[in-house]
Amino acid sequence: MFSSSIRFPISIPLHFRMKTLFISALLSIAVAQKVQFLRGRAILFRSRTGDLPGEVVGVVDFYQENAGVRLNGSINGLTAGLHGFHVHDKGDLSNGCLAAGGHYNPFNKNHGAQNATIRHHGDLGNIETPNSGPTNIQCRDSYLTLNGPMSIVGRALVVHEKADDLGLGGTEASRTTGDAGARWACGIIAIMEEDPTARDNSALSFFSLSSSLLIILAYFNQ
Ligand SMILES: [Cu+2]
Ligand SMILES: [Zn+2]
Repeated sequence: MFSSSIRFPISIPLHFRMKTLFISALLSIAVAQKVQFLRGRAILFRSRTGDLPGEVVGVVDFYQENAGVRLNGSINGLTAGLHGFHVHDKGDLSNGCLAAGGHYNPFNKNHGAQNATIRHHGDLGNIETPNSGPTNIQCRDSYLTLNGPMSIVGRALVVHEKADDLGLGGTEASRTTGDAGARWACGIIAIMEEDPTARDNSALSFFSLSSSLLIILAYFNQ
């Protein structure tokens, strides 16, 4: 359709305008839901063969940093020495922590040390228990993140009975699990704190997106 009067040359049909409004509303919602997690926590429970885990044995906090995650925690009741320490695939603590599946391994790599070039995402090496007192956990890991598609939130943190041999044992068990033996304790990595400024920015982008859309619509509608 052509109009003889000089107006803006594009006429947008109503159904298209409605569609645009609908799509941008959906986009705004998607933007508004993009939160950033700053801190997670796993409460560790002592495993029980074939069952859900029992008493609380420790707590580990996960702090999101620019390049990775800082871990800080404490565990009671472990024997002195080294114990394998991993993020496992699933947040399921049943069946003696076995339901948590294998080490979190999104790129299908072999098992390795925390500082190795080939490792599972969830490979955190060993924690060391002193001859007396609790096991203190203080470390950083550049692979771990609380955010995005590779987030460890909702997965399981597992402590093993034996030492992780860091994939150097030369056996199949070593290449897949570090041969760290039974799962001594496990806990689900949960959300503790999100970034309030990320939320504010989302609200801001929602308003700017909506208002610019309204201005465009008003312009085409005149
Ligand atoms: Cu493990
Ligand atoms: Zn592993």
